[in-house]
Amino acid sequence: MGKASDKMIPDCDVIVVGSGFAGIYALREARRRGFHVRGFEKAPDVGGTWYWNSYPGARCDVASYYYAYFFDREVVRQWNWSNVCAGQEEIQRYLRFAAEHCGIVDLISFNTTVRSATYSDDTGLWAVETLAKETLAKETGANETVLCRYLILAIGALSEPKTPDIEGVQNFAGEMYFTSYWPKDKVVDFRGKRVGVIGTGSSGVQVIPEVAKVARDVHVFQRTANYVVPTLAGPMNPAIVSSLRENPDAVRGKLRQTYGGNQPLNIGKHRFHELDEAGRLAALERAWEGHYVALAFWDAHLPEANAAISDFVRGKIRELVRDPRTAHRLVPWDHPLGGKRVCQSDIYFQTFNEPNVKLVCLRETPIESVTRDGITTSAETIPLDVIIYATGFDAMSGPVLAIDITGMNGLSMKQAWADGPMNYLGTMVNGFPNLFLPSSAMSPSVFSNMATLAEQQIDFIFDTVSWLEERGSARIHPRADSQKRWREETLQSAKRRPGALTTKSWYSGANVPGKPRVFMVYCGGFKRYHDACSAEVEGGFPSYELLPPAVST
Ligand code: NA7
Repeated sequence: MGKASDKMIPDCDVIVVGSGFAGIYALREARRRGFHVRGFEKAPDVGGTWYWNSYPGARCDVASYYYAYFFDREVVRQWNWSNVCAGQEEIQRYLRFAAEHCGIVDLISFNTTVRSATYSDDTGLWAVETLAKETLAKETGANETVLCRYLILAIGALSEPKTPDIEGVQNFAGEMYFTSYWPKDKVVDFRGKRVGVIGTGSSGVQVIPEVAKVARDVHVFQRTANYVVPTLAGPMNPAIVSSLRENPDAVRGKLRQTYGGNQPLNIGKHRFHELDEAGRLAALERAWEGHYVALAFWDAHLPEANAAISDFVRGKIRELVRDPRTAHRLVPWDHPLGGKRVCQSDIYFQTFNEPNVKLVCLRETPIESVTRDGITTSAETIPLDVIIYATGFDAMSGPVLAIDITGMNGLSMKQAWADGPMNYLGTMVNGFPNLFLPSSAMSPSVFSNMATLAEQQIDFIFDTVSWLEERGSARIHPRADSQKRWREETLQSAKRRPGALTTKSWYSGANVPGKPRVFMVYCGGFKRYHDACSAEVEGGFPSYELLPPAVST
């Protein structure tokens, strides 16, 4: 039990941890609905994932038209995006603007990490233990323990960097950077330097061309070749912008009726089987030029359509990269398009035509260790001045497990999730009453537009809270059988998505050694997910257990 578990009066109704898309909206909703709310954020500013991932080239791969809030007419009307795919700095500025517009910035204690959250069976309250930045280094202990009735961990799906599982990382004497934790207090200067980049996921694919423009040389350490397709980037279409501004509520409603919480700007008009060989090739070429190759066919999700698109992109890589040996190594052969996150760039493959860029294929020559002066592979020692780790995240369940969470009867989240995350509708866990986990595992999450998801999940959470309040401040958690059913449904939904269960990816925890393998993204689509959440609200939460008010309160 937490230190303050015997105190019976809460310090506030709601605590929101994190201030990205979900956290900002949660703070706004809590206050709008009349709750006394506090926020905690480990960064010095709002933005969440978009605050930390400020490496050169960081950019969103969802179109700005829809990667945005729609809950507030003025936020929609006053903000002008500069590009269809906004960069990191612009998105963080947008989130700051939205937070200021909603008047919630003063509710947040910045530079404050939440270390633990402990539920009291006696009082029904959560004790949230925080550590402010000044005390972080010394590990002197918590400087505040705050009691609340509802706890919302809006801490993101990709916010817990994966510790690089590489021998000797700390031995390197040169400069070392992580894309997930890029320095804010200096401009990193690569001019004239020998740079190594480890990792070729979305972050690596974005940072590598930027570094290659100025560095003396760049060694790209690639373990798995990835699909990289043309970006959506370009000027905003004023007609779309004004149509969104006309009726943001309608846009919000429509997005929730789609598969991905998003409106694709372009999609192939024909079904795969309607076309002959020549027709398919023409459709693929059109889609490549039009920057929507992953959706080249109306039914691009069919395995045979997906296989054709995958082959087509492989062919494009061979065309774009001049050296055939390098091209061959850059071709993804072990998974279909979509098995891992599809990366976007218009300059990534072309970068390998530059004389200062060299690909190191780790499947042929694995890294043996990082040394004081560089990286040693099984074939050579490469001297480096700088190493950039673009090695990814302990995704979805990682951020939750990084906080020491204890629920009913002293059960820890680590125990509850020993075999991988279990929850119902991606938001609540059996045995952890009134704890909400937006953006975590088992929601449409990273297969959907996270901005749409943030609004939908926070609305669902506050519909749950309001329902409880109407019944005299009881406590709620999903039944064990409900979350078992939901995990099974998530697994079944993944079976219908090409490559989902056959690819080693962070979607299933395969990127973190020792992490239980559970597919963590609900693939049934946003609409079905939203409908399932609405059915709970409308039906009086039939899949949950309502606990009586705690004895002491
Ligand atoms: P990702 O997509 O997880 O990419 C991480 C990359 O780092 C990937 O290429 C990994 O290879 C590689 N990696 C990880 N560990 C190692 C070791 N030990 N040795 C060599 N290479 C390694 O993370 P990102 O940050 O790029 O993108 C995450 C999401 O953020 C992205 O999807 C967007 O939604 C935003 P692997 O594929 O595991 O063989």
